[in-house]
Amino acid sequence: MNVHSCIFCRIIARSAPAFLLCEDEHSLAFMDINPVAPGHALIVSKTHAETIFDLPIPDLQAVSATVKKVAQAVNSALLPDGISVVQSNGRGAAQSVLHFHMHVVPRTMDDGLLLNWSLRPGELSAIEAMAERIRAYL
Ligand code: DGP
Repeated sequence: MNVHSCIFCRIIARSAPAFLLCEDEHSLAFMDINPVAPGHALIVSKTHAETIFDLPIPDLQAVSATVKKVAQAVNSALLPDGISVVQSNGRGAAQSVLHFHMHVVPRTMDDGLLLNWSLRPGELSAIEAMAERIRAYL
């Protein structure tokens, strides 16, 4: 993947158009061209990395700081009922552009977006076992 084949790299290089919002040294924010809700924005790393697994921590920190800035701006501009911050890695998570990015999605109570799930109590022993498995990698 290079600047010619990756659409987000091309937007970063200003060789493809986008409705830009803001940027810093390591991140760029612009509007999503397929918004799931009005005001849907994307924040991308300027470094080309496909997923969170490949992205250096300083780049992730820069993207996160820009996410907060954009989310605050979206909140002030649109006064939504809420905002979802979404980030997908890999085909199984329905990642369609293989360049690290985070979505800022303004939400309304009745938007019906399938980002939510109903709360059901988990089995504590199963949760604990999962914690143990994950901790082994931290
Ligand atoms: P995901 O499916 O999580 O990888 O999200 C990729 C998003 O990128 C999707 O919501 C649509 C958006 N997108 C794809 N191509 C372009 C583009 O050329 N310009 C802009 N602004 N957004 C794009």
